[in-house]
Amino acid sequence: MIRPPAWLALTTAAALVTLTPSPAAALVTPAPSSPAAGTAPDPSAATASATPVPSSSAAPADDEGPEQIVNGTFDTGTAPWWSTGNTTPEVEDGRLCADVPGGTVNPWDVIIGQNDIPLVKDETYAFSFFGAAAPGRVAKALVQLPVDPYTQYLSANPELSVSGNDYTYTFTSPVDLPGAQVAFQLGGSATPWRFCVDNVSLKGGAEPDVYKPDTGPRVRVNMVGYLPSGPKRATLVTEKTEPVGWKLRRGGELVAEGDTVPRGVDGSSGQNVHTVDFGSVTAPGTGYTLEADGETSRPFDIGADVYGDLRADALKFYYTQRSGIEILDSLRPGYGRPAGHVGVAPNQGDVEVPCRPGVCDYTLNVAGGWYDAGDHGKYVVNGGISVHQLMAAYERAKADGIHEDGDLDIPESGNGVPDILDEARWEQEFLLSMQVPDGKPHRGMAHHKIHDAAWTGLPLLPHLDPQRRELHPVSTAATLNLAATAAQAARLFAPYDAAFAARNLTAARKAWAAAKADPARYADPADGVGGGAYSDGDVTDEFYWAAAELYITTGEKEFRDFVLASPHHTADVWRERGFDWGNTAPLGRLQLAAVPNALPDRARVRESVLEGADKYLAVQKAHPYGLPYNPPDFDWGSNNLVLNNMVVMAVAHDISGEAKYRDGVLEGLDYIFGRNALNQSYVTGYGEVASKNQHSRWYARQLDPSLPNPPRGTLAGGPNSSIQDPVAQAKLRGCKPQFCYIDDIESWATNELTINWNSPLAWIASYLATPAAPGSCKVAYTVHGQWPDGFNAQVTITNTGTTAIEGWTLRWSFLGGQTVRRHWSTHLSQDGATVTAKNLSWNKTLKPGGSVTFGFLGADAPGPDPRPERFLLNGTLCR
Ligand code: 9MR
Repeated sequence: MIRPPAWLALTTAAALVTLTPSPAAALVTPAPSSPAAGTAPDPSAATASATPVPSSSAAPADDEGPEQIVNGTFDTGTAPWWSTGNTTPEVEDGRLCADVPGGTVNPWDVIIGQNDIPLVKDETYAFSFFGAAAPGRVAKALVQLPVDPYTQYLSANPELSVSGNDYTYTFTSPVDLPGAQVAFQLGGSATPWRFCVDNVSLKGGAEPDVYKPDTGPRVRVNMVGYLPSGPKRATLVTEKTEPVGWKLRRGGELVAEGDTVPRGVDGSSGQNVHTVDFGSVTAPGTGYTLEADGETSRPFDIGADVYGDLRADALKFYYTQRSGIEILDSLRPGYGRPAGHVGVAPNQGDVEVPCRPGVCDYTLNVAGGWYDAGDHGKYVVNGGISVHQLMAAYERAKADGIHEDGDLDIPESGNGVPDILDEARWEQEFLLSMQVPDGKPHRGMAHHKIHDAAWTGLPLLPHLDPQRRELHPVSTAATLNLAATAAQAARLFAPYDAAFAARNLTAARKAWAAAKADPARYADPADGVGGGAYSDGDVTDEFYWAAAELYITTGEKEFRDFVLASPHHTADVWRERGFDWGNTAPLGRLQLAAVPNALPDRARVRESVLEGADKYLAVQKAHPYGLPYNPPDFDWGSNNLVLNNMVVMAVAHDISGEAKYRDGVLEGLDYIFGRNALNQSYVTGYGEVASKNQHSRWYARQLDPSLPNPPRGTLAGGPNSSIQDPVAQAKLRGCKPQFCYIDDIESWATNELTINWNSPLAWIASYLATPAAPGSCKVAYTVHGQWPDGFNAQVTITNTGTTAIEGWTLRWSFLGGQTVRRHWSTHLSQDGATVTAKNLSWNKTLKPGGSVTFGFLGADAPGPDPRPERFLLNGTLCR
């Protein structure tokens, strides 16, 4: 048996010293842990290092300043320390100890603190204490402004043990402040525990502790690996300016060698770098290493399946982000949790949500959907692009057989619908529920968002969130996101659930009309308390995207004319910074290019995607880390922008078949998986060193070891030059773009996870899972006759190769509702929108140069019936 320490046994015997809570304590609310939109970098932030070091090794500086803490040794009782009213500190064995009640929600719900501590601008302080917890747990130690906005000059998360440890942190004060606050925030635990602290000290004159990320070997590779047929490049960080030799080894054996190419100083990292090209090596294998300039890279593989699990992992992320449903541990071992926000206390639930005061007079049932990110908010604008990209990943490859029923281990697996569509529907149903009902003001528009009335702290599982939930005003942007995704859902769900498809189309038309009638109702950029603002002052791009989806689904003149007249239809929409939730014109353009439709200038639209991709290829070629994104400062969520630029390249590859575009996608992934200045992968579980502490209230292992890290396949937002959060500000001040990232759960500006960042990852991984190399075939699909509800089509397959094809299976997909009826010279079957044609015994041989023709009668559902464009013969692509 482990004996409790003496101080725990003494609890009841000890004399109780009750303190009057400081008035400031009652006021303590957090700095937002997910930020408001547009949050500017706080110019008053500190530079700090919060790495705990044993006090014994933290040698005091010569010019150590005076002690700033009054009675940090508790020799004279507990004054002037104060506490919140729910705990009663007492002196025990010369330490301050307190029973911390269970059942509180946020760290700041239980505090022991001291006020009136002067800080001098630019002075570096050492903050140290002894701390213990029974049972052990992570607490929060802060030096901060004692009033709103509670700017944190030091924020540390010491992992306290039963026997206790000494902790020392240093920080440099950015302000002159006569009365700062030292606070131990102890709340947020379901169960009670006991906290003890001693020797609390704050002294100036400390050595600034400069944060230096551990970047490992200077040879930077894609740690996950390289495809045998893809490009293979690496980056060497070195002082040298002349070429140096490199050696590629496997199991100690030399495989290839050559010289590096000096590339000068890279602006995105500030490093002098060279590149290595070992693309001539194609032999699959594990355990390759690359040596140059006396350094050896981390090991990597070359193999056709290095990304084999990525599609499923990136998509499985969404099930564990679901709101309104229990997450089954049997489906996601280690991630099971009760349903969040279904109206079970302490949740106030999303089943009957009122508006913010004065906004509306009704409640809506908006349960379900995905939580946006590490917070518990649900936002229509961001939900829109996320669910769109999942549906687009499916739509692109309907005939490829890579998205199947049962492939994501979700509750709906086995229902006959591809899992990716089931997952998308979970969100789409939520988006539909955000539409203002008939008979109410703004009917047909969508509420911009629903989230907590106030920010909550970390960790906090969804079902434990006690905050009031509120609907925020409607916006044109949200309404158009709904119109776009509902139009897309209408055609994709048509073969599986006609009623759901029809419901979506009705909602899309209604949303479109409502947005047209109220085209500039913008979300308030200041509406960022308790959730992000997601405001956008230009929604002409959302109009373009929605019109494009509505046109593809309906073929109607109104939407075609809108698309053709939109300035976004002909403008250069390919921003170097990439596209995202607030820049959606590229979504419209990509859809019009990729999904079959009868737009008169479609050839030009498709050509424009190649122009965009060429632009990103040029950026990538010039970048010594192979990044297809290189603005002078990196944006919030830069990794999703990098990936979205890769989406443009991938669609260009689909359109043209040109290998350079696919190579661009692959080289872009090298950056995501380790060929970068930090030498780390940004996807949890991928590569030897990978992000794992993404900002999240429920994958908060860094703050509570009983919770999990994010699931495998979770993308971190990535470097963000504006470093808005206190941890990034404390440690990354002055960072070159690639260095503006830290894998710390509190760094919400650089290290959050979100549904719209995993969606391009899932899209790209899906793209990689489909056949790339063109097969030796050509397909001609001709419609010979069309009547109101049917058509007559003929298909000719030609073998363009030099060997005979013995037995053939051809697959394609329809846009939505068409079905095949009678057929001849083949055996035809249909599953959803996908048709499979198989040879009969007499026409199974396709000689080189030979062809076979078959035909069928199809029934046409209402709406357009464009000719299919993607054909797979025996699993290879016919162009
Ligand atoms: O991803 C969003 C980014 O583009 C914005 O610049 C930023 C500030 O408005 O907000 C980001 O979105 C956050 C949202 O507001 C709240 N949930 C977490 C999101 C990711 O950090």
